[in-house]
Amino acid sequence: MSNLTLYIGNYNYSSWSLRAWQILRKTELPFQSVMIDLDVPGYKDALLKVSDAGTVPVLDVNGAVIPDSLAIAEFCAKAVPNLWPKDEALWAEAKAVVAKMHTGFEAIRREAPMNLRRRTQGPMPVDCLKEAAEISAMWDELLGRHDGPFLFNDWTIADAFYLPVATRFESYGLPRSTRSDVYISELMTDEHFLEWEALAFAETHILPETDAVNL
Ligand SMILES: N[C@@H](CCC(=O)N[C@@H](CS)C(=O)NCC(=O)O)C(=O)O
Repeated sequence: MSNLTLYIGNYNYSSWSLRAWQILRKTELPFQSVMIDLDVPGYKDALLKVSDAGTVPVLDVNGAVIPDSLAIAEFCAKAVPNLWPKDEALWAEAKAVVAKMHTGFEAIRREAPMNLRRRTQGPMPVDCLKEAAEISAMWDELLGRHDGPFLFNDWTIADAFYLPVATRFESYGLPRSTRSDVYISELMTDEHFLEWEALAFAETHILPETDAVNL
């Protein structure tokens, strides 16, 4: 059996860590987590000691270093079945949807950073609202075409990639359709998410700049 160590950032703020952690929990493989506090003096050196990427998440598999959430997802999908859709067309579609999140939606990532403890209804920047509308329309289209409750029927890696987006809709009161609202609730009542969220609520590490967004 592989010896797995997942390096993560803070529960409240590290969206890429949440994705990798949730997917790894879905595999049911045993692993240990090591947290590196982000944005404290010396944190970059601590990240660079773990991998050249200088970011989290990083998965160490028997000494092999995987420094990216999507690569970690692919490792998990090789290790256990059913993390991607079985149907070839849906598999490719899910990959495209994940790629879109992994490389895009920069406004929402920049202007509505993941902050699980946060709830605000203040006005958000126009480009952030535009992306939120685009994401809600994309979810609607996928949920309408498939049987739900997830984007590709059963839970897949695609849902893990949109989980921290769902939390941003909640944190910043971003407008969404009724169907997207149901999907957000589905993602945010996932047992593994609830476990992570409880850890975020108990965490004392604070990023003042992130907490000041839309005050
Ligand atoms: N493409 C990377 C992005 C990882 C990333 O940006 N992680 C953030 C935390 S959520 C980080 O490590 N930030 C620290 C920094 O950039 O200094 C992935 O998918 O894993």
